[in-house]
Amino acid sequence: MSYVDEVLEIVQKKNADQPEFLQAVTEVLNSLRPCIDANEELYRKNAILERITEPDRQLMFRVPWVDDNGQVQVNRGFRVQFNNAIGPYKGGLRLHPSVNLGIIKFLGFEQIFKNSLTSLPIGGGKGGSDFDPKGKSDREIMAFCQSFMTELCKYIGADVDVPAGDIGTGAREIGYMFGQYKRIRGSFEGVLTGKGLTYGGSLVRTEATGYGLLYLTQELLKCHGESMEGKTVVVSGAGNVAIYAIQKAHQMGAKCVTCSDSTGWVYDPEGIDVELLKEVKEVKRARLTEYAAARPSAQYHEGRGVWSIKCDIALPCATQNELLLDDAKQLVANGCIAVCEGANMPTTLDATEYLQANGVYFVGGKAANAGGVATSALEMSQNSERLSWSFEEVDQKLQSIMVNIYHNIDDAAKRYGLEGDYVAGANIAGFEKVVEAMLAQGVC
Ligand code: NDP
Ligand code: 2IT
Repeated sequence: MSYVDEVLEIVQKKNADQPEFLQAVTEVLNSLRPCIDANEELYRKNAILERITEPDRQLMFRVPWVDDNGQVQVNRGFRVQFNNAIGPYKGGLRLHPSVNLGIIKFLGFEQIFKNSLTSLPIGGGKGGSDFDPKGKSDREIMAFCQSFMTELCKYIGADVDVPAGDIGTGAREIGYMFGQYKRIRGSFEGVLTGKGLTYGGSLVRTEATGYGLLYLTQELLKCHGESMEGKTVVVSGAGNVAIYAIQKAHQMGAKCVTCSDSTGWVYDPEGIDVELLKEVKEVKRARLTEYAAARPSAQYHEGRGVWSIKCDIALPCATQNELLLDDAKQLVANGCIAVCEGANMPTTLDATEYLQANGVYFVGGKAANAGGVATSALEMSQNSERLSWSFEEVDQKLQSIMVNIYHNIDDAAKRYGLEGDYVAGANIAGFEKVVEAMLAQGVC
């Protein structure tokens, strides 16, 4: 049996109850086959695949907090520190009722390769809680965040593990967590990224994932003789990634005609009004029905459906497994030329294969959404030198990081005779750097 198949079997046995983690590992290991086969003896002897699929440690803890009625509530907190071969653990904190250990492990595993691709010194980690921020008062959010950090602060630090935002965790939550870390540890340090600008945050971090997604998409199109100008784009999600992806796509001359949230979606043939969307989602924290109510050109639909709208480019920016095989078929039938993932693992394995087999340029999240964590690493650099860089400087660095990522994944795919397979290219390029560091550091 090949080394990849052997390890896949072990991972499946050990993690049978974690479908998202198994999905992520299966995608990565399968696409690494040519690279593993070329180094099989060395990697097998050093148990590289067994080590890279087993987190350094997995923390799970109780998060008790008091709601506005005086009732004590209990949530479960997680931090998975997956791999720190190339730098301190780095990755977001997801607050969503669906969160469980398997989901945090899938996200932490992806983060290893994504962070490696940024070319910056950051390892892979992820955390979060099954806490649902929806409908909570500001005081309840603060109570949860303080309790969460009271435990988490024992395991993180500016040179150890640096969490950030993800679904349900934005500037407000990072602020409350930073305050609690500082209070307990007595240390004002860059222990979190996505901080407010008055206390060590970086310009462009808010926009970075969405902007970075478009910088990469633009480079992909350019290298295939196309551009964003005049393209029709469908986007899912209506959160941090989706909003700034739409904004940058419009700045590049494209028109985004959809967005979605957890209850429904909007089709706006005139193009999504980003300022209105920001007001509804960032300020009022309301449903997309409010967007549609304020925008005569918009049609609101319950449920899911953005992939049914005819487009040139599709950008899934909400959550995992939101673009299924039937959606992929519809995109192909409608003439879509590119799918780039703003979210983590939004496309199922069969949908990805269908898109690739039908000539759609497909770039997975590890490469396409790396702009967020890359800018987090730039925030860490600014914190270390106790300086802050201008918007233009950070934005320029983000652009060149995303352009480099595209060329690195393209080159890695070509080196193994897989031209155009950007999924394999991203996994190989991300993996090679981490493995070199692991081998150099011995058995650990
Ligand atoms: P937000 O919480 O800001 O927004 C998430 C959006 O997706 C919301 O519109 C939300 O709907 C919708 N959504 C979430 N879960 C579901 C679900 N189960 N079904 C349908 N819709 C859902 O998160 P982000 O924009 O930060 O994150 C979006 C994706 O991007 C995630 O996969 C995340 O891991 C990934 N990502 C984020 C980065 C970042 O810097 N923030 C960096 C790289 C990747 P509603 O408004 O109803 O809550
Ligand atoms: O999935 C991701 O890359 C993020 N949520 C951002 C992580 C970070 O540390 O900025």
